[in-house]
Amino acid sequence: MPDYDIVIRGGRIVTAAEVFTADLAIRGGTIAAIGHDLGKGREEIDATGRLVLPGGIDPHCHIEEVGADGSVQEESFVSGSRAALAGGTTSFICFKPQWRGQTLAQSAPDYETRAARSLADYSFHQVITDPTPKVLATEIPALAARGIRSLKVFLTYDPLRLTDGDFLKVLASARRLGLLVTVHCENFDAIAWQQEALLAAGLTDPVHHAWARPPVVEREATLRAMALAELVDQPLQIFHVSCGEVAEEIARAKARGQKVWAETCTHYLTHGVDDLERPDFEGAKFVCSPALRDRSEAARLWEAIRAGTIDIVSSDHCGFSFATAKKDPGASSYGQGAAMLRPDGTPAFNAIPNGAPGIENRLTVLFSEGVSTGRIDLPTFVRLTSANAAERYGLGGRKGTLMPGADADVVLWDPELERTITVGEMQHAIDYTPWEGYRARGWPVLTIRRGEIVMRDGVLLAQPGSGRFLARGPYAAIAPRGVVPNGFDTVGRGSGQT
Ligand code: DUC
Ligand code: ZN
Ligand code: ZN
Repeated sequence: MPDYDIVIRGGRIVTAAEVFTADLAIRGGTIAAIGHDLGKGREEIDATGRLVLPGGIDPHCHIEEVGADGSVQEESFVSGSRAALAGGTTSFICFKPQWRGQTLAQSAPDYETRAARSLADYSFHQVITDPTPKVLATEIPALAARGIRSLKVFLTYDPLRLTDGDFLKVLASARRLGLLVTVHCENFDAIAWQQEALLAAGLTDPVHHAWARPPVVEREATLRAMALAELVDQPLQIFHVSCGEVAEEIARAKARGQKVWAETCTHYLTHGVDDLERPDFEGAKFVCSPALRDRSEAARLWEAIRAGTIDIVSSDHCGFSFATAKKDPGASSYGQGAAMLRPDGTPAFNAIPNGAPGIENRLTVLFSEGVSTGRIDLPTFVRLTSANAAERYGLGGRKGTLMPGADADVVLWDPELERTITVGEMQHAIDYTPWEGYRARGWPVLTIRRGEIVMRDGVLLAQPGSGRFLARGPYAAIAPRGVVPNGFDTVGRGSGQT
């Protein structure tokens, strides 16, 4: 009778704090023991020469999103989660929509049912676009009680964006209930103003997407978001920091003691504005927001990562196939302004759906760029890809860690395996990858999700529906600081509920 379900022997165990050689044993879906000379496993895995990592957590991805018009993103929970597992990510957090004029309950009521088809574990950020008294007083508290403990607000895109007044209401509600607020920071009016002038001048190419939203529009909105969160004394997670000047402002806020955190995304470390200039409309593949920057910005993002200003790398996976959706100005609410077709039938830059796929390549690209080049060490890689997301989003102790009692989400990683990324070998449903032809060094060879081997040598073994919803309880990281201007606690006095 074996002692364990699985024993992984002789690998180098990597945690957020250390690297050491040991065996890891799994029983009943959790990690049972880490040590030497562990008893027998029903399945024995030789991990000599391999790294043993916690399964990745991608806390920012758009999967099977349903638009206000009922349209559904091509990347389904099945294809998106297969891509996640293939790339070594065992959990992700995606976005439950709210559409303006509708309650949370009315907006995509079947979204959680759709998500239940996932092969990976999952949770949700609730998007708030219309914080009515009913949403604030009853729906958000009900959400928190069901374990959805993070909200997402947009400061740009119509009809998603919030005014500053509505943003304050969301921040206040989150503080009252102990939720984290995540935010997309770009200034809507500044972008609209730039767009109008560019379009009037006949500048309609994909690269003009970046001209319409230069770093200053991201910096302004980031500063504003942080200032409003400071006023409310509400912890804040800044999404997808794209450049050094934004990271500098976040570093300043952190130095003042504010509870503000930041992520960047894989594509900002490997791609640049020049990708938007690729011929034959191929630049559209790289239209995402914030926009890709000058290539020199990647070095500044690495500095911010090393300084701890940025401590999560997510994918912002948001796939739109090149042959179809990228050429369809009506395909998504992630565009801005009236749809206009150019003489060749392709949309002007402002109507190209924003986003690129990345959930499958996130770990291998970050490992290649970070660890294989010596920019970061292995524990930092684990912090960026799983451990910090677990702490930040209320999954600590359960996910993002290798220790007895934690979920057995484990990835066997070959640090020397070199492979060329190509879309034909990928699991995602999108018809391209931004990393086509990229020579990666470091690749996942086996993924275990809650004790089940779900990917071996690129072959997916899990069934749709085997992923679980991750309900998240209250957690310490997002407690407010207790610092408000003049000591006058506006939220504590009941303001901001309507
Ligand atoms: N940025 C993207 O590129 N796509 C989805 C939404 C976003 O903020
Ligand atoms: Zn965003
Ligand atoms: Zn996003």
